[in-house]
Amino acid sequence: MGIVQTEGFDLNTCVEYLKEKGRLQLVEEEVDPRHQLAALAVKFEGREPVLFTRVKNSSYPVLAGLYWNRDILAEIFGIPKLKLPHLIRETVLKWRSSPVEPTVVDSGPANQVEMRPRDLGVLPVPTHFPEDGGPYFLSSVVIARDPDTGVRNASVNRCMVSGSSRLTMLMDSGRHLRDYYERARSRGEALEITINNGVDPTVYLASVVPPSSAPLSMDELGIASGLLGRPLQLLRSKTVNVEGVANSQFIVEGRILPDTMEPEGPCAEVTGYYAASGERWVVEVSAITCREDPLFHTLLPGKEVFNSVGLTGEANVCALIQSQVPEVKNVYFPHGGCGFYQAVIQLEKRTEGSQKNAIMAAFAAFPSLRVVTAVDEDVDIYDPEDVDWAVSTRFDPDRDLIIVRDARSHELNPMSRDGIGSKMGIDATAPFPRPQHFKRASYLRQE
Ligand SMILES: Cc1cc2nc3c(=O)[nH]c(=O)nc-3n(C[C@H](O)[C@H](O)[C@H](O)COP(=O)(O)O)c2cc1C
Ligand SMILES: [Mn+2]
Repeated sequence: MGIVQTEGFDLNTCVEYLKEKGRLQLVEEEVDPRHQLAALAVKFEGREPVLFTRVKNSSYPVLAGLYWNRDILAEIFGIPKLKLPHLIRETVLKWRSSPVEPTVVDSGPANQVEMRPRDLGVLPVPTHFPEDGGPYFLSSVVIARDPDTGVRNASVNRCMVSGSSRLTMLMDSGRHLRDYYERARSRGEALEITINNGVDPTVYLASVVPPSSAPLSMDELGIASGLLGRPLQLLRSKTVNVEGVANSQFIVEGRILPDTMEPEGPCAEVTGYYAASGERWVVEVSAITCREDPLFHTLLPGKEVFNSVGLTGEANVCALIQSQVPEVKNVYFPHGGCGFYQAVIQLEKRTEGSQKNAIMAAFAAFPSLRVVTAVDEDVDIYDPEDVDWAVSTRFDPDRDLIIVRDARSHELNPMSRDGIGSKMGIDATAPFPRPQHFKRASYLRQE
């Protein structure tokens, strides 16, 4: 039984649960949020989340690493790790046919305190990398309303602190938030938003469900209601006509200005490279509210983001491939592929050759993929050494390598040429039917 569906579930519930289970790293000496905090946090990447209790020049603790370990996330949700992406996909499908709308209330944990004067400088917003352009909100959920229909949108957008009540943010094209902004701007209007820091994992994951699965006409926050098993609670804001998430730690209210651009970046991204500085969108802050005892939530742009992208994408890709090749059982986007450049496909082969069709179907289903490896059901798709073992003993470079030249790929990848790139499929499955010398030796199972 997980804790997600318990009464009052929030980020604090997660922290308490992890503490109880001995799965939270506490750092109690003072750390500098500028460079030092991230440098210490990364030592635990992939293991337990880290709570920094004393942060220089701030009275608030900082939590990092909530999303970098899938075993811990699976425990929080109370299901096996392999089921996690499927849970998200199934919840999204259910939401699309029968959404549970969030409810709106006037007061809740995240507006207990209004900060006066409003000053982003009192928040322990970390600057992770030496070349980053400033302190960044990296895990916060931005909520806005469609300027025409009023439908709410939720997304995670990086926001760089550029003044005591000013931020610059990135809004990629093709995303709903950008579309809202462009329509508001065409009328000379600002787009009102709330920036919600320290939401619970259901809200975070709902916000990163890609636009391909969450249509413009629907409020993604309903996906969080689906995961919670009850309507998510939102809070009426003080200065903008769009809600915040009631169980957040901090809510920053503000407006994305219609015709102002200011420098944002550089910022180290999910690919492990710096995005260059550029003229980007500006948020003018109108209010900051928080809990009585808030903690600031951040993430590192590594395994935490690889998991976020993987968890909301793997099950979709799996279902698309399964519709062509039913022998496919599971799909994992390994961290060596930044969570979206590589996939490991697991099959229970019933016909020879189907694994190669599955590889081609994967490239068609998800154009960001550059390397797809097919393995059998006796290989642990989460263990890169085990996948390497399959490549070393079941893959013939002459017969089992598929190269596709110049297909659609991902713009952020430095190897992409204007969105075009080549792809490699690796068939690391044993022949079917399985000859005796391909039978894997395994130890006797011990409980
Ligand atoms: C940690 C993290 C940071 C992100 N930062 C940005 C960003 O700065 N700008 C952006 O456009 N998308 C960013 N994304 C991706 C969007 O949050 C994601 O595509 C979302 O589904 C977009 O939702 P929308 O189409 O409803 O706006 C980020 C995702 C994650 C997980
Ligand atoms: Mn959306």
